[in-house]
Amino acid sequence: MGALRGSEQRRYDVAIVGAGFAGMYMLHRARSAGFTAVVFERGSGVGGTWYWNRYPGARCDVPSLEYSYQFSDDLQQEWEWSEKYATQPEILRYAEHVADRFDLRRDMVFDTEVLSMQWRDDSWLVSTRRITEPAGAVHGDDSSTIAARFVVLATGCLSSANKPRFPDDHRFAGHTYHTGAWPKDGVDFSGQRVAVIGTGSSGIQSVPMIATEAAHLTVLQRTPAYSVPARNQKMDPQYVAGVKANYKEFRRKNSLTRAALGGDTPTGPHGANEVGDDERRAALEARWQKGGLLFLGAFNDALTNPESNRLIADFVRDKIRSIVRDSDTARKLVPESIIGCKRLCVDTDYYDTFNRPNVSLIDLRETPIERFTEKGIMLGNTEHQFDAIVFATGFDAMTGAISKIEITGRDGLSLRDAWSAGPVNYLGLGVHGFPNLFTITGPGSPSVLTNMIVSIEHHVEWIADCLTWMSNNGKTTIEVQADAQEHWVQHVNTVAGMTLYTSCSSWYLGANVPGKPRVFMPLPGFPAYAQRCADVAQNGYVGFQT
Ligand code: NA7
Repeated sequence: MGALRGSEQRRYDVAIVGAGFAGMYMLHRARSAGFTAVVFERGSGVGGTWYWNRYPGARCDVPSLEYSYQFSDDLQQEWEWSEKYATQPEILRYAEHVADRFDLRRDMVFDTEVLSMQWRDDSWLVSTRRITEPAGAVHGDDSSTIAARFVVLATGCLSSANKPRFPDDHRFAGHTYHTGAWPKDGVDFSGQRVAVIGTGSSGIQSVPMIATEAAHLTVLQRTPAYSVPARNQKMDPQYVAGVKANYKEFRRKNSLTRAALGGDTPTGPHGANEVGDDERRAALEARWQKGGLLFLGAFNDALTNPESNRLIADFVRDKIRSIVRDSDTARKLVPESIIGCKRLCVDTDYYDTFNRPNVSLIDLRETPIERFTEKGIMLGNTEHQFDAIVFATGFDAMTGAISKIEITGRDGLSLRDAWSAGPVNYLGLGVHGFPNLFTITGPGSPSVLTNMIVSIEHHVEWIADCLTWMSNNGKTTIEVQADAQEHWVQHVNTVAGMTLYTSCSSWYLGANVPGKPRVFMPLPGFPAYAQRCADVAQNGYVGFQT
């Protein structure tokens, strides 16, 4: 579909913002249910996070057989993943395949960003403008407005890059990159002096790859992260055949776990401090050897009991010291914080990379970034010269992409104002004052604490069912009730407060973005949440005014 121009204001049943995994499936479900729908996407293609995050080493930390759609058995039977953890290019190919297979592109408008949305009478007026990658240059006056009865924000949780400013950063004459907006043609670091700022998942995945190319790599670390080995491997055809023979049951077991993943490797039955040292070490060693995020599931109290958490963290700290040969570098890499409080990282050779002669680590807490210079960065009193600087500094998570859109609801209420003290909503699906507006995997839902694809499919199906129910029952508007929202916000706070998640400065809390209100955004526990959503629907969408 081409750009929608000037005065031809079109009307749709559903406007969807974003053509990542959420937007793609929302379009498919909306169309299948008989609604007219359009998707606006600022990129030139589908894939969302996997469209933008093309940095070296970018790979999913959820196994491929789980990080894929389950809504179509034909699709999940046909598609062949090549590795246990798929790379970004492979996941992007999968997204493109899905777009082709379900003929999605004909209702998608690419290179187009949504600027504003206004609720008028009984529908949303959605204003967009055409942009050109990579600079986001505006295409003349190529803007347009459409009307839609419903809007679904499928804007992604990690789609608004956080690129911190540093004194004199404009003076640096070399190249700078952000992992979340990587050039499509890739970057050749051969022979270059490269700095990577940030040691979250993106830094931890890219550092080993950049190190093999660059003349010298300097890693600038503000807070050390915990990382466990991925133990990635080529896909075992026998294992794949076993899963595909009973894919439905595999998916069902996954959906019953807290994070909606890893049903074949259930959480251990004990707390880490309920067992002896040898038993604990053996359980953790087994999970370390297996690799992946389920390491934290060795014991059932990793994120609720500080003493158990310390015992698990000690195991990882010892591992880091055993891998990294230089004791001062190892000291800097060993985290002191609660393990799992920030999202656990999953790596291939991250710690071992610091044994290479062309890699050095700077602890920014000991040697801060004073300012950028034309040739590099002043770290403490010393200028370090670089040809390229990579910002692996993360995202304005969960609310960043939504906040960029000027959203005006009923009675002129702005969403920015409604969320000025942090995001508030009901079920993570709708906001009081904003009728016929849904968010997919927004704050207040399990979202980033789960296998995202499971949470996406769950939300899309709930929203599509709701639209069908409204249509069948002659309803035209649906809006969250104020008291339901108030109780939900309290509920999310109560559940988060029962965990150790609130004990560190994570992006779950908005703490990585200066000035962002500190509110724990996702809701731990997928199964209970999914049940609650089902109950709400079965009881005539209780908590919503229709
Ligand atoms: P993350 O996990 O938010 O990591 C960002 C990193 O950048 C982290 O180490 C930050 O240190 C660091 N950072 C951020 N701002 C600065 C400044 N101003 N100075 C120095 N260092 C800074 O983002 P990722 O892209 O790695 O991963 C995001 C998610 O994608 C990940 O959790 C997976 O779900 C996939 P800090 O820890 O804040 O001190």
